Amino acid sequence: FSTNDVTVVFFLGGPGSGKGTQSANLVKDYSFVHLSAGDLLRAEQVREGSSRGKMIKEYITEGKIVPMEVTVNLLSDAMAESLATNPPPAGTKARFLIDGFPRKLDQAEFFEASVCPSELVLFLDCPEDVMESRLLKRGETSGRDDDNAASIRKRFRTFVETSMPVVEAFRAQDKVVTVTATGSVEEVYESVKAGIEERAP
Ligand code: UP5
Ligand code: MG
Repeated sequence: FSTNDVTVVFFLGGPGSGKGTQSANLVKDYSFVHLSAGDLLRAEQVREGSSRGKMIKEYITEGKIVPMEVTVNLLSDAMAESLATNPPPAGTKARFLIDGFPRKLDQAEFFEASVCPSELVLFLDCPEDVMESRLLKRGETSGRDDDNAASIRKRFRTFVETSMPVVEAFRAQDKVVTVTATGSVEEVYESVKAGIEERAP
């Protein structure tokens, strides 16, 4: 597909900040196609089973970032598939909400150069103690390999050391809308909507 056919909004924020939850809200009210990099990786892990699946599982459990070729391929394949099965009305662009990606500077540069530049970055700002209690609660039932205290600590460290610099780089380009993510789901969504309306209606 061509860059002219699509627009991309990146949805970033720490582990448990509410990206998935708020993406579901946005999809209901706006014409976004939601793609979660983490969900695509977990699906790939199951599908692949073998050594590649095991590799992905290890990265996720350790809170490390999977080599970007894997993730960028999954994302661009998902975008192409969405455009083929659900093309946007003539004269309009498909709008992708990409959740949990890019989490490392080289991924951001590679994706924007090889797939599509982003229009806007939504950033959910949430303190670690709030994110931790959400994730531990979800871990009681989620079955996710990384919803345990040890993995959560590692995910937080990766986020601070590796992923926040991506947010800062986009901030320097004046692309970031920051939303405080500590309120209720409804309160956070009001702020998310306000950010979208202001910058990418
Ligand atoms: N919840 C949400 N909002 C709430 C609110 N306002 N008040 C109270 N509770 C709230 O929410 C988490 C939990 O909190 C849920 O139970 C929810 O009900 C509740 P969710 O919406 O799921 O938050 P989200 O930010 O999506 O959290 P998630 O755990 O998915 O974030 P991560 O960024 O850690 O996970 P992701 O799936 O994106 O990535 C997982 C791993 O995949 C990474 O650690 C990494 O190893 C790998 N990965 C890559 O290698 N490369 C990539 O590009 C992407 C991922
Ligand atoms: Mg998520």
